[in-house]
Amino acid sequence: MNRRSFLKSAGLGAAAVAAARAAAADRAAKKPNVLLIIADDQTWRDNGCYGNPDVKTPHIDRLAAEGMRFTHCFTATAMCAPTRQQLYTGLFPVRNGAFPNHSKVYPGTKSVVHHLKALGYRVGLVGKKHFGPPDSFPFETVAAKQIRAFLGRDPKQPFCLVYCSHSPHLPWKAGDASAYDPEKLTLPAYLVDTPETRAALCKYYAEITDFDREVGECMKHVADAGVRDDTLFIYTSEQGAQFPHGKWTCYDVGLHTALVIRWPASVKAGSTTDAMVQYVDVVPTLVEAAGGKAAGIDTGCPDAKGNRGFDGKSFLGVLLGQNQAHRNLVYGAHTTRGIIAGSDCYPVRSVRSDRYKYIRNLNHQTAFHNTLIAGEKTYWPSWLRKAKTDPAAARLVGMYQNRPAEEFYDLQTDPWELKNLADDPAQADRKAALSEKLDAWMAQQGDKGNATEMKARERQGRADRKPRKKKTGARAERKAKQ
Ligand SMILES: [Ca+2]
Repeated sequence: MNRRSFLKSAGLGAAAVAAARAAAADRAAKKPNVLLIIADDQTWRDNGCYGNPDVKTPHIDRLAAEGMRFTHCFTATAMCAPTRQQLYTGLFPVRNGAFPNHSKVYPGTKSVVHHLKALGYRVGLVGKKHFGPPDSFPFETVAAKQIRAFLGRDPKQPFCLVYCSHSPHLPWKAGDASAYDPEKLTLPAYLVDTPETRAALCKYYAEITDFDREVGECMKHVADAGVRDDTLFIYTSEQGAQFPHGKWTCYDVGLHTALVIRWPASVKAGSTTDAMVQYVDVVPTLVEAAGGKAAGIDTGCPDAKGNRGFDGKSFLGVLLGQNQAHRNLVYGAHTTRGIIAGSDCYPVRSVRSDRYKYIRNLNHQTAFHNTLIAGEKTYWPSWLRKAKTDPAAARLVGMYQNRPAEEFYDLQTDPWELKNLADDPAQADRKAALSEKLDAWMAQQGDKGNATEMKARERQGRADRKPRKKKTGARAERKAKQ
């Protein structure tokens, strides 16, 4: 390259950098609004735009057509309180303290409320909370009928509104189940096909369609407020539904989550990304979209090495079409102790690349149980009946309750994680490499495995009480929905 062409290319490079800086400055000056709508216990693929052939979700599908759909987003925990608190803090569950269900983060931990308020936002929340202590999540409480007023309150101030639905969490009472024909449903391979399972799916799908109506209402509020173009409208499915292999596991049905982001001013409509992202990456992304610097933020909760920054990192570059990839690995941690009808100690940890998944069951000798398989009123007894004569059903029932110390799956050939390759010599190197990464992550989190699991009741604030009597049936369902 001669001097002249070098100068020319350097000039072009400088111009590109200047343009990128100007765009960033423009974004910072014009802070986007945020409306984040969160389902409750919706399996990631159970909507039209993620490929479920049966469930009707016209509004979510329209949102995907108008925004970017993430094919590889994950929560680190398949239950309500830890999922929400990692989403709001940008910190993984063991580190922030909210690793069992119905638990709270360590005092002093900051959340999206602090980080966006510091950038000039008003930050409100509608619906389900499942977090604490209040100082860590000082959201303005907004009622459903106040949404439009909250959005339009001060046009000069950007807003962040988190809308937390109670659907489609059990007991699946909302929506019209008769709109679904149980005979015509297509069942995924991790479910045992019985009339009871099909009836449960009809009720669950009906509640998803009812949740989709809420998505449509939120989309209309944003349009009516005249802020559609400058609002990051985010829909996410939270964690997997209350079926085996879903909620309360580290399988993909539990941890994988739908994520669609519409931001007409900056995100290409109808786009899809395969970049791997986690819930802990969302707050850093919002901070950077608002013109802040995620790297400099003190989360109020150090990791085991004394680092006080986020566990997550911004994927704004993915949203803007500048990056195709984000994370190499995503992590999972499940705490069974303290859930309704749960085993006394059954910690599960996982690490996943874009293709392979390694799971460690740290106290696998004991049987795994939870409210799903304790109740008489669920479809579970129909699975047990079928398992007596049907080997495939017996295998699904058995693998849910009794698991080996290690599991390893090739998600490309086995997306439902039904064929464990942990003892396959051909996978030994890959398994060892992921195992090492999992050890490093646990060390950074201060995660001691079984010993951490035994602190679950302390984190739930009920260490000095006797373990509660196991609840099953309708009472447990009502309790779990709170
Ligand atoms: Ca949930």
